[in-house]
Amino acid sequence: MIPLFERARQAGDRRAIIAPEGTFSYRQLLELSAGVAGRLLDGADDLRGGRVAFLIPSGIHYVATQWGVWRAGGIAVPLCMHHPAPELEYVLTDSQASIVVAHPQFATRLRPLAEKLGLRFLLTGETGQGNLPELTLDRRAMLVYTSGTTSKPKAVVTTHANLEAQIASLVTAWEWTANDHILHVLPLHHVHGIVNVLLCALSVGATCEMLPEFDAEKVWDRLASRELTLFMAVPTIYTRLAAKPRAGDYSHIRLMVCGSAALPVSTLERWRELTGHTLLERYGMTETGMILSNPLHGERRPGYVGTPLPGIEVKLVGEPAEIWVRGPGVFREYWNRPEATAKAFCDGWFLTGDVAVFENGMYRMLGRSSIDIIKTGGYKVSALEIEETLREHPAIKECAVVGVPDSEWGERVCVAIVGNLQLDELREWAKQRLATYKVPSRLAVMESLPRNAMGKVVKPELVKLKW
Ligand code: MLC
Ligand code: AMP
Repeated sequence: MIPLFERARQAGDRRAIIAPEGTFSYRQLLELSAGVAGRLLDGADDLRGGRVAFLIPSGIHYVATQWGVWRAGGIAVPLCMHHPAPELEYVLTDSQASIVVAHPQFATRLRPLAEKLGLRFLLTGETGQGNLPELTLDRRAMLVYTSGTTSKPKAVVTTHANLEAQIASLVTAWEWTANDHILHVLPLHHVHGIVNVLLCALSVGATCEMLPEFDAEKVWDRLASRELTLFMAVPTIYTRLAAKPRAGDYSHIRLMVCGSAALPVSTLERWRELTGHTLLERYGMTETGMILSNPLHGERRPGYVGTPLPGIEVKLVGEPAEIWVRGPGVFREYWNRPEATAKAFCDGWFLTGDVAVFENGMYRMLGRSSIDIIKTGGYKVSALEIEETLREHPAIKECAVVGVPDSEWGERVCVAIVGNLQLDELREWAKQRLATYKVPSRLAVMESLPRNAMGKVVKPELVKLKW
């Protein structure tokens, strides 16, 4: 049994999950996930790394399915609730999934895709029985899709050993214990929600309380309850919460963490005024898990992301200096993309594409080396992917997508076009094809796009427009 499940067995009757469906102990979670694994196996002895994609809202079925896939020997491919059919189809095809599990609320969206692609289709709640395979840590565990400078997202493959290392590092640094109780409000198709919140909690016998989606009022209610000890979110969520402040005593919470995008110093200060908490800012990436963190004890320096987490090696290379990372949590490969994998590493170091400086004992992020990678609401999106989709619109002759600094979203996805189109028409059309957070929310219609002598669009000029 891999350590995660062995530790869950030891946690027994402790509360593992509080979800819209009820409260579930570790024992129940193990029973439910064994039932899912039995159904997935359907008489086979081992899925042997077969990909199982699932679209399930935050709650017990998500966790039981994730664990069920692993216990059946499969690779978990979490799908995104905000993805329209074409994006879901891309992930199902690219991952070469053989089974799709849907919560009934998503059945009408997924069943036709499963039929079209000839995939086995299951609903959450279906269970089976049978012996489960013996797992080893070197097996591939998960595919998480992430945007890159190439146009379409690629899947980051992490093994069980990678996940164990990522979890162990955070458990040590942030002193997770079985007495912790965390509120989960993040999407479950990215590492922040999957690893930092869900799996860290479940690997120490703590309680993970899952809200179906982010809702500022509900989060304030729960933060005020004296049960919570931990909270983690992206900067946009703290900004949203701070926009609807709720006076109260939050001293029972031992740690509040912020990451996935740069935390503005003004947000950190505002949060401290509102709650008395100095947010712990950390930096990470899907490919590596968490990399740098301010300290749990000691000075948390506003505007800085701290020092390497346990087990992580970091170096700065070149000018401007790029962060390179090495350690047991670093992913194995991009799924089916040996060339992209090879390009992402140099002498065993993973090249993050993030630029930073080291000052007075701590790292400070300076941004990305590519203007085509945008961080909006904590999601990484590729300008090139959005452009490629928008170019299919008959009224768009040319387009260029940029991320423009924004107080709510960190960066806002904006598009300049040559063509004849209104923003609302563009958004409605794009929402059928792209996840909501990739759909541009500002439009500039231009006679021509600014280009340099080589004919390349000068994106920094577009960023400077009045959006
Ligand atoms: C949504 N909307 C946006 C938007 N996202 N508009 C502009 N920019 C964006 N990024 C719009 C929608 O189109 C819609 O508008 C309206 O907002 C509501 O949409 P929603 O889908 O309900 O969004 P909301 O719930 O408000 O989302 C905000 C959020 C979400 C902050 C809760 O973005 C979120 O959960 N972010 C977390 C992402 C995350 O976990 N990242 C971690 C990646 S891992 P309309 O007009 O259509 O109604 C990683 C590694 C690491 O980065 O270090 O952690
Ligand atoms: P993702 O590819 O979705 O995992 O996003 C990872 C990227 O998020 C990193 O490469 C950084 O660019 C960015 N990121 C994560 N945490 C921070 C942070 N604290 N400050 C600035 N950028 C961050």
